[in-house]
Amino acid sequence: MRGLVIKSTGSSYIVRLDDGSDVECHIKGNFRIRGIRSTNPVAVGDYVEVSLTGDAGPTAQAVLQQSGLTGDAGHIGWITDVCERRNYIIRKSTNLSKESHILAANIDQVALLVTVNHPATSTTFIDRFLATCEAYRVRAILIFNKTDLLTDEELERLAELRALYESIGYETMAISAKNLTDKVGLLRLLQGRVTLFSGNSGVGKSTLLNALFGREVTRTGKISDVHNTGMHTTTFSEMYCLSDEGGQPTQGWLIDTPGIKGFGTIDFEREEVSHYFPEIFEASRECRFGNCTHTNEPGCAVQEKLITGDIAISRYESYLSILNDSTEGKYRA
Ligand SMILES: Nc1nc2c(ncn2[C@@H]2O[C@H](COP(=O)(O)OP(=O)(O)OP(=O)(O)O)[C@@H](O)[C@H]2O)c(=O)[nH]1
Ligand SMILES: [Mg+2]
Ligand SMILES: [Zn+2]
Repeated sequence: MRGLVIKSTGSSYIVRLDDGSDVECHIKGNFRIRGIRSTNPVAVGDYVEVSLTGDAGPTAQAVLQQSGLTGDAGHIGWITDVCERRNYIIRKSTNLSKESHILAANIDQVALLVTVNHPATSTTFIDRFLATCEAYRVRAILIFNKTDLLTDEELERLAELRALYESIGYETMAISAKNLTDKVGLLRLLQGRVTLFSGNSGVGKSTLLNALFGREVTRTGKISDVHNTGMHTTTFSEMYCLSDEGGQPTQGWLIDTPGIKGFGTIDFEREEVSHYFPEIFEASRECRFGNCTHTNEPGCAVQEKLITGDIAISRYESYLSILNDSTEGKYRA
């Protein structure tokens, strides 16, 4: 029978069957998804085929209970196949690592949570994430969180960043998950869609989810005073159904994921990297050479726009960082 993977611990999965019951599952054999080399063959958001093996033992019961899952969570089973994915978001743990990890499958949009401070999200991280969303054709929204904590100077920085990303075509918003004023507006954006929440540890993904649900569906952590970073509180990916929450007749799923540090993009060809930076791609039409890498070629329109300020240095630096990875990757291979 068919089901939706709503939680992944890496070794076991919780699958919601079409009849609404939850089953703890393991993977049968060592099947791999065609063409993708990743550390997790099955990801949250995947539709899978399940064969039930019997009643859940005490361990499986405990896992289900811990996850707050109710229903007829009395069964255990095997995942025997993964249905074809509509899309997915994948990253490498480090820029040059060979192992890639699928963050989630079959998603409608990514809500990338970023913070100007407490902790500070780097533009390289944002741009690498956005480039991956472009590559996999998943819409991305930038949510700047923790506005309540920012100094005037940091608020200015926030405004600059929002202006930058909006000028490229990304939707942005600024919120305080601790004191959510436009919950209805946010819910409207999430309604009827599967949304992957991602970002560095400590930016407030789980806090925002709880605020949207109006109760604690997922645990939140603290920010380390010493490092000004999160403590990696969320350790498993899990998706939560929005239906009928907060008095809204919404049908949608929110996926809470563990915070990530670096965002290694997966093997892009050198020539295609610029395709994933919309404003660089746009400018590149006017480059003298069709195969311009926008590094030091004569007649490069991207270089010109850098000088006039029409392309942001930070974006160009992110572009170069991915370009360098793909070059180094080639040398290694
Ligand atoms: N002041 C303030 N604190 C916030 C806000 N959002 C989150 N926090 C705090 O930031 C800390 C980390 O929040 P989490 O929701 O656990 O962060 P996370 O992104 O889920 O982190 P990981 O699970 O480690 O990836 C907690 O102490 C939250 O209370 C906000 O808008 N304002
Ligand atoms: Mg969390
Ligand atoms: Zn060029």
